[in-house]
Amino acid sequence: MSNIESVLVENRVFPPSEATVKAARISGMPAYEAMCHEAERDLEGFWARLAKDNVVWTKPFTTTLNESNAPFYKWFEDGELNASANCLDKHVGTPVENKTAIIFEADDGAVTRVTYKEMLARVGQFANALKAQGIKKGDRVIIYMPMGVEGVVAMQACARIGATHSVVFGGFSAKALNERIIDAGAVAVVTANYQMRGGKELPLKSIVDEGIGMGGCDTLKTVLVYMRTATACNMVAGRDKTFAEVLEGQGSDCPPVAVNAEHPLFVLYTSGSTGKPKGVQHSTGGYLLWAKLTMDWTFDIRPDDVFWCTADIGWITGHTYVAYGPLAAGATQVIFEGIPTFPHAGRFWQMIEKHKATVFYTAPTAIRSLIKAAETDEKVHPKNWDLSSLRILGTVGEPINPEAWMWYYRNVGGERCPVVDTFWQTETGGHMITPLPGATPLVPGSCTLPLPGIMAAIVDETGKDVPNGAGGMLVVKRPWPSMIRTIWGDPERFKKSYFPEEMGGKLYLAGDGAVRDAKRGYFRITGRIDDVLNVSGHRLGTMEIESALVAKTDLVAEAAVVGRPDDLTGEAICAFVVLKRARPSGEEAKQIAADLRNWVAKEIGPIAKPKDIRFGDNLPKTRSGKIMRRLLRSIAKGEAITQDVSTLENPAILEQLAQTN
Ligand code: 6R9
Repeated sequence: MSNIESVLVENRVFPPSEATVKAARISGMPAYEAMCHEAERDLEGFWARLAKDNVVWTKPFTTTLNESNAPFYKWFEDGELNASANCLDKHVGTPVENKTAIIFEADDGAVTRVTYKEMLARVGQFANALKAQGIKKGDRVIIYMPMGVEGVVAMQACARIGATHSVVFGGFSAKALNERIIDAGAVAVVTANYQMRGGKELPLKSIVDEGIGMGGCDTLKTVLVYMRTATACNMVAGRDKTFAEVLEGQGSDCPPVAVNAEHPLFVLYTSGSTGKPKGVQHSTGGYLLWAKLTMDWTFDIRPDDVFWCTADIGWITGHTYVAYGPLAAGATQVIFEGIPTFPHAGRFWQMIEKHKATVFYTAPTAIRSLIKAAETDEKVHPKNWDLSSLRILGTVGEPINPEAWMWYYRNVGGERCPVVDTFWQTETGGHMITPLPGATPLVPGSCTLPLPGIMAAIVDETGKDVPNGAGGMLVVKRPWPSMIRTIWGDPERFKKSYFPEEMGGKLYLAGDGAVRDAKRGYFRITGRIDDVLNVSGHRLGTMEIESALVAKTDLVAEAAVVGRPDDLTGEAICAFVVLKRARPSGEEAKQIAADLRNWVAKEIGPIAKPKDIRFGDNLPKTRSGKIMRRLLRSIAKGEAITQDVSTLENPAILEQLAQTN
């Protein structure tokens, strides 16, 4: 791999094959451009048309967009619908009815299938059980569940009766759970006794007990427990009931409750750059519309597809592309309970072969770790499995470095499958900037162009557009249906975080830096704005340096770069590096660090040379795979860790990285 190829100045372009273009729903760039123009000419007309064609309304809307109280935008505000009916009832009497909705593969490899008809019955029965507990429209229900059919059923059942769900990822701590129950004012928690991950039985219910035990959960009345395993758990009389108990005697017929388009379908907590997590509130109508449409556009979903999104329902990706989108699109989807490395790091590839997955959607961090595994152990390399069923690959969650992109494209997609690098956020509800598989020429490491109707742009601090080639802040200039409506209980924070006055109060600020290339106007996300470093007056994306480090493919498996204050240069670059060999120490570590500095100097320029390089066996990551850079920043500064580390997959790594000075 030459230097030119491996830095983020990408010259490789992969246009879709003629056959792919021909077969695609959005077929070729002119078709994409025509849709963009339609949206530019008449934004409301564009969205109104799509909302009528793609959503089943029990009461049709007459207003498309109400901007009178911006940035508290309202979409389809006098329309009524039910999200669950749009995912399930809609298919009754169509060929989808008897189709498999979910192929569930448990941690131990056992497979169960659920048809659309069965899903409808299960959701109806669970919805009736919720009602029997006194849960009603407008109530908030916390869902703290393992990956599986039951979690999706619980979400859909809440939607069915108009209760607002708030899913808390099963890796969050008791304290995090306690804060969310209180903030949401939840009346119920739906959980499981245990969850199975990597062959281990991990507790959930005892964490719920501990969380509630921390106090303040005055609104909470009921805890419903799915017995995932045979191991008993503590049950509090009067408050806790098993699924079996509450489902007993409940019929499967539960009429969906029509709600207003703006009714909060869910609140999902996400970390802000500082302070307490924000409860991102989403609507029903606009959200559902975009979940369905992006399935059609980005994944070009067809009746015979087997869609597999590896995200947990605890994250936004698991909401839009597990719990709602695939069902609204009438697709068959795989849901996986376990982890990619159990019982071996070829599990994903094995499952693609086994279930003949056609569309596979995962995170760059997973790809990078599986590259590392495949390079150390031939037996788990994707080449050992038949992946010929695949036709589209996707990534989400962080920028993907071109090296990982190429590996994914070659070794998983057989150079046949477009890789859609989808940029979006909890707040955006669904994809924002992404290639279309049958239209957009792909450039590794670039999420390419905004979807039709998404008015993404790059601006400076004053909100003024910057020219292509110049970096700036990613914004969205016009509202879109699936956007965040507010921060639950904190409208002021919503305004301040996303529609800052300094920029005119009307631009949605994503919080990411981005740059468009001069040639195509393609977007490249350079990372969170708070991750941009200023070294001696030069702006450097941490991602840029990481990408350069990872481009040393013979040596580096993964790298994370943070800034730390430096008297001389303003900020100094600190790199945390995982090698493809054992963690070095002493003289060897010094030598490798020197080599890497020179490598980065060659890849980007001497200014980008990391001042510190530390080696670890791993990086501190959340259980969803995001590198926790704020912890690395503390370590880089030599500070004690005072932050909440409850979402950390591997807390022991902190000590190791702190020691490696
Ligand atoms: C969907 C999701 C959002 C942040 C976002 C950005 C990063 C997501 C990306 C990407 C570059 C992509 N991000 N997708 N960066 N390329 N394709 O991940 O939501 O958990 O809220 O994270 O993730 O920094 O601002 P969320």
